[in-house]
Amino acid sequence: MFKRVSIMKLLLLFLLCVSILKVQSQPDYDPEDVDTPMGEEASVDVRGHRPLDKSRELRPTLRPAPPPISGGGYRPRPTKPPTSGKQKGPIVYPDAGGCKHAADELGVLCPTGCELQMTLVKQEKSVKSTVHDLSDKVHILSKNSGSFQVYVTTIEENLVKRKKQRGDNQNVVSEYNTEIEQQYHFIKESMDNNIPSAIRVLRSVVDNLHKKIQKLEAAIASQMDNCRSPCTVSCNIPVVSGKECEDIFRKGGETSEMYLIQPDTFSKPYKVYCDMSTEKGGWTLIQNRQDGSVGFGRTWDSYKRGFGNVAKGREKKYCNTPGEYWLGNDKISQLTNIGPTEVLIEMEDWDNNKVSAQYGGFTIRNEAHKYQLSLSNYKGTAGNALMEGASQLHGENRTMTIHNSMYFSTFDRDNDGWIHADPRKQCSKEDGGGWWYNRCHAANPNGRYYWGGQYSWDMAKHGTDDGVVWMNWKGSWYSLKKMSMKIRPFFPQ
Ligand SMILES: *[C@@H]1O[C@H](CO)[C@@H](O)[C@H](O)[C@H]1NC(C)=O
Ligand SMILES: [Ca+2]
Repeated sequence: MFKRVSIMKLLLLFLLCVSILKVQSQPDYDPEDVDTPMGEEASVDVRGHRPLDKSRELRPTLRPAPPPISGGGYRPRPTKPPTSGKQKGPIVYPDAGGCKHAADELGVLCPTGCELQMTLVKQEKSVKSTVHDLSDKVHILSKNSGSFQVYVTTIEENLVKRKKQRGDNQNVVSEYNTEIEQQYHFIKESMDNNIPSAIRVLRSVVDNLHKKIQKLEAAIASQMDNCRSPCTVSCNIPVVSGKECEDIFRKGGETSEMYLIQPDTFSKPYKVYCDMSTEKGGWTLIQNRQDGSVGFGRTWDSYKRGFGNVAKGREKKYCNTPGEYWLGNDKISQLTNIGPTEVLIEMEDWDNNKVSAQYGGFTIRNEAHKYQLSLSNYKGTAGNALMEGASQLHGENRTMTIHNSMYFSTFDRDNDGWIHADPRKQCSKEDGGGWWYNRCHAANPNGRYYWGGQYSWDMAKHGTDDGVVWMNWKGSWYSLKKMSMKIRPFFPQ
């Protein structure tokens, strides 16, 4: 009985934990869960490319791409007038209300009370039925113990009778008597000790559950209160807005946080995180990895629209911490086509060492051109993976890892430089994210997030280097802790 009870208790707790932990489901991961057998692969140390089987395959060709947009662009930043007595007046926040922010194509910001409430209500149902079940069992047990009582009383009476007969049938009965006496003691003992304690344990389990339900009910009630008046969002969006973050910076928005931008008057304003401190600020964050909280194995459509969490609030009521997200290919394309644009790619390993790669020219063509990438003017410390390929490789092996001029690929849209008859052999399927894959990559910023850095082929879903990789810095089998891409209109400094 004890065992049963504790097992049931454990099961219940487990169920509770599982349902609490199951917060969000990822709808569009790579559905291919079948592992490809490793045997057929040649033993290659560096898996940033696919070695060429010259007898059977087409040679990869580099596609011509127009160079990134260049020319005048922004004028240099005006020198600021001496700031004296910065009087800014009271700040009004236009977007405080609603469980989600106005433009929700970038996902939910901050956990919403409504979701939590729904989870709680679901849990409450399952716990309630279990408690009823348990209550029934306790009742049955109580009844059983009642009939035991009757049985014991009968035996007790019998015993008295036997004792009377003893005189007459002393010899015959004495053996029988002792046996009954022993049985009596045995039963009485279990009555007194075991059954009541089992009931006690069950009762305490039920009590515990009742307490838990009360807590849940209280939580639900408070959530209901929060949601009755539309949940207040924990982040305010600054009033200052602009075409993109450099524009906002020039208008006086000088703190790094979430802003609304509107690249042109025909498109809806949307939220984005602006980095206003790195390299003089003005950066629009288009990609960010930092904790693996968002899955990047997504569809073409998802990459087109963007996904993830733009920002979260940590202190006060501002969303001053970026989340993990991909801004969206349509938006990135539009932003980089306003004028000459530069991109800054920053990364950090698990020992907090940092390097970066900066490209003075960065243009993404539109969807009709498969979001073709063009880059120019590298400078930095991470290595020029995007234009020159992986520094560890040579000749053809290296050129097939160059990303510049590649089309964008996702697991459901193969535009990579790997021409193969087998539809499973696609870079994006094997390497975990959407990216400008060639055959396949020297850099894989949208790859799978591995905790701790070092990983190996047997940990990877398809045996390939699918981590958050920048080969030129850390090689194929090191997945970086942080990776981000930010863009800014190019202007002479
Ligand atoms: C390319 O890679 C293959 C397989 O690893 C290797 O056999 C070949 O020698 C490499 N070619 C060059 C030019 O490094
Ligand atoms: Ca292909």
